[in-house]
Amino acid sequence: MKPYSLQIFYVVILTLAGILLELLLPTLMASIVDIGIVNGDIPYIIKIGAWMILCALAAVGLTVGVSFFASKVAQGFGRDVRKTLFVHVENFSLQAFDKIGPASLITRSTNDVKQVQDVLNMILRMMTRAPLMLIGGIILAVSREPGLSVIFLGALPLLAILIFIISRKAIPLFVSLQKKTDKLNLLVRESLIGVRVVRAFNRVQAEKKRFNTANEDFRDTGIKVNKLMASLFPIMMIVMNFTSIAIVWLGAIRIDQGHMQVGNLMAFLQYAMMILMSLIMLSMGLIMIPRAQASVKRINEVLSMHQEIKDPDNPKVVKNGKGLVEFQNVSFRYEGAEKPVLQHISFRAEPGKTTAIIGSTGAGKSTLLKLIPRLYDVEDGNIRIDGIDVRDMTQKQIRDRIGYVPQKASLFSGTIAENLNYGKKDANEEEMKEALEIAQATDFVMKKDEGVHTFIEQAGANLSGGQKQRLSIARALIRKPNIYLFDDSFSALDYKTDAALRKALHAVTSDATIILVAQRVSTVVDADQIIVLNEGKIAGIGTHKELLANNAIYQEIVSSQHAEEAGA
Ligand code: DGT
Ligand code: MG
Repeated sequence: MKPYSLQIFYVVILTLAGILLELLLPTLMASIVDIGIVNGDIPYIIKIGAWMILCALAAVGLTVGVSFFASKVAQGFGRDVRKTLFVHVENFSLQAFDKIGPASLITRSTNDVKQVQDVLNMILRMMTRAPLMLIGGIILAVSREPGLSVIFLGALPLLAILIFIISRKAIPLFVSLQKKTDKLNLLVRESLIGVRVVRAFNRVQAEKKRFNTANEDFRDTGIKVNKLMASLFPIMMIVMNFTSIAIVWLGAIRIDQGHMQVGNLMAFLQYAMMILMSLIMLSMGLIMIPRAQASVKRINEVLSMHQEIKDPDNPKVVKNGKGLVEFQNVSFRYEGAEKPVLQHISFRAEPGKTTAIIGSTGAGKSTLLKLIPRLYDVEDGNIRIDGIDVRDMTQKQIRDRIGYVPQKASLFSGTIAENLNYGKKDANEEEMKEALEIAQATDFVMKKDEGVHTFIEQAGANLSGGQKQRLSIARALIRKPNIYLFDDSFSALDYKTDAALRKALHAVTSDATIILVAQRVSTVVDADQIIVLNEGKIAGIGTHKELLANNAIYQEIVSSQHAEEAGA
């Protein structure tokens, strides 16, 4: 809030000025009645009346000013928090990302921030106004008629108790409402992403039911909260109206006895209403604050997730490194998992050579690749690039040298060229063409009318699996990195394209270190070394020939695939 101190100061000053004017009105009115009407002094009535109109108009102007500055502060604050959250989430470790989950992260950075922003706006407008009005009202009312003020001794505690009871019920409901919003978002997100699967498996009805349950649950809680909040107002009105009755009654008796003037009673009544109204405003605010607090807690949860993967204070710089990757006794486990995914992995992947990793599904191949660009940090052992531990380099430095093709090709909405620019910011058309050529993507890209300027929809929805994969390969190639990581990147390609791609790759990546994960033996036969990964452990390293001769697991993989091909 610090950047907005000046605006907040304006809000307070304008509110104060507005309230002073409003508090003046009943006093002016009292003098119209007690002096003007009682003496039949028409000019006096007109003069004071004009002052009253002036005061009221000025108060309106000031309130508009308050709203203006309060909105500026609240909206600006919301923007700042969203920005901070976004940057933080982009940076924090994937372990933390997995823990909160994307659905909740989305709610937190939109809905929760909005919640806080709205309440902030309300606090600025009402919560500065209500206490000032309460104090001013009490001072003026008591100084005017101490005798009548005893009524407040009854009304104020009663109101306070009622507010307390209602807010105790409402606050937990607000908290659960926020959780239910999360759940709703999760469901919508999941079924939208999986809409094809939902249809194909005839799960539309089931999804509908799942969504309806959550939706109705949300509605029920929402109704409960609204009922409570709706009951607040009439209850307050009853208290206020009975207070008025008491004031008029007692006041009438005092006027009768000659202790009090009519104008005074009218002014007192208005001050009393101001006092009670400000108390109601205060209570509404006090109920809204816990609601925002629930959101604040959820936002802070994200902001306090520390960045587990940090750049070192004194990063070491590699000079003229070729991209030698070494694993030394590396072990790793995902947060919360009982068993390590990788255990005691040691190998060297040299520049100019291809290291292939093969193994059954779930063996930990993708995990192994993710450790190299430091998407996750090792639990034990270390990974070195050109002799330097990856944790001793800046993340930028490591990642700048790596071309990573993830197992699930993820593209962004934008043109093909824009997607390739993820790999290299200032890549020119020539470089793009070259990368597409090697990735065997030229054919389908050039067939499109707009070539590299063809628009790709969100997550590459208008491309086939193989096309996405090729573009994601081209995106890695265009960087011309020292180290290539291909995670099962050739699986969606037919044998012929697979072979053509590897041949083209070979020509341009002759100096680079290539680490590729593959399912097909045909993809790995030419590799300089093949690592057989089995349940997170290395079951053998060697060339195709060596492994075929002496590695039981490799033999099994080969023979099962031969059988498959023969069958086909
Ligand atoms: P694939 O792609 O089916 O051939 O299998 P791999 O070898 O690439 O397996 P990988 O490394 O994705 O997963 C190895 C194990 O780790 C598997 O049991 C699932 C688990 N795992 C993978 N990703 C995560 C994750 O983000 N969080 C947790 N808790 N576990 C994960
Ligand atoms: Mg994998």
